[in-house]
Amino acid sequence: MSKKIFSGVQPTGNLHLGNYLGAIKNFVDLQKDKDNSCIYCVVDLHAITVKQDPKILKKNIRETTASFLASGLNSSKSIIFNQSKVPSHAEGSWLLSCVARMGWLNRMTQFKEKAGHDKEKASVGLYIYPVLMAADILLYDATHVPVGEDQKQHLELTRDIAQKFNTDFNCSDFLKIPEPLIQKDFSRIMSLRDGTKKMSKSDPSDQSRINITDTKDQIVNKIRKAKTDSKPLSENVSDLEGRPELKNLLGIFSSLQNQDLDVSTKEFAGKNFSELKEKLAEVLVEKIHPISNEINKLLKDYKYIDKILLEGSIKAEKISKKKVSEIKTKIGF
Ligand code: AQP
Repeated sequence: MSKKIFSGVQPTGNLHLGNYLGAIKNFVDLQKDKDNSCIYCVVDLHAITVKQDPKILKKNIRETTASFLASGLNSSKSIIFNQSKVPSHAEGSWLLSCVARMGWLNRMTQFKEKAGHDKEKASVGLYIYPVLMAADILLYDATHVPVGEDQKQHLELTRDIAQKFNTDFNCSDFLKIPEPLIQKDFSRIMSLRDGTKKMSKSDPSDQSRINITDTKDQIVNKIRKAKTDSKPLSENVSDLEGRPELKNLLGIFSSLQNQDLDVSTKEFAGKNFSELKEKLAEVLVEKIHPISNEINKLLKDYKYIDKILLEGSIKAEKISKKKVSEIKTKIGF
């Protein structure tokens, strides 16, 4: 069955291994299937839900685009653009925010995590971010959305909004109900310093993540220093429970090697962490370093990157403008 794919990444800093394995690697695999039509967005409107330095934001938009291209996305196969160039996203978001319910948004765990203890000081944008995400997806009639496990709840909200709109305006199947595409075993890459916390751009410790742009030495050092426990490596996947750091390192290894977690577990059964770390660092350097080289090459020609984004935004605007216009007709404008 042909799929309409939509997904996005925020230009909020260096992309890390979690973004790559949880999302971008999957984007590239989906692009390989000729039956799929894929749209990948640098979601810069989402980025400004927390304070951004204008100059750094501009640089990050180009860097995220370069990371897409360096990882294997191709603008002749997929639409690649940045959200702020396509006004339909903001317009669609407003229309859908009048359908979404406060109670639904109040349940979003990411808002609670990101707003922290002082919710009063969080931006209104951070609170309604999931509605903008729903507009991003629904304006393109996306059938499938590749995301990491952390975005599952937002995707459920997107489905609820679409269903409510279709019911309220008596137009069943008008907004398409999208399916999440979440990888089975490696959908949540964890911090290298704490296997119970998600690897994330906003973690103050750079040691907690492998950035796509890290040098070979940085990769090797970070893996060498990654937190472990004191037992020998497990014999079976079931023994990984309660050993989050081991599970994470084996998960990263398996994802990079495209092999099941139980195959990797067997490969290192009974060995020491140092052997796993050495092999993992080797594989990471082999897979990630070429991407970082390519990013650096692409960033030397920012006009090329801007051209890709402009061309992508023209294509995206054409599709999403039509859907916004249809939504407005349904509403009664
Ligand atoms: N640790 C992760 N494991 C697996 N997937 C992940 N993703 C993010 N972190 C992990 C997936 O990457 C895609 C793009 O994420 P994003 O940049 O739009 O937003 P995010 O989830 O907020 O990313 P970060 O790095 O965690 O940023 P901060 O620190 O600002 O919160 C999404 O599909 C996401 O699931």
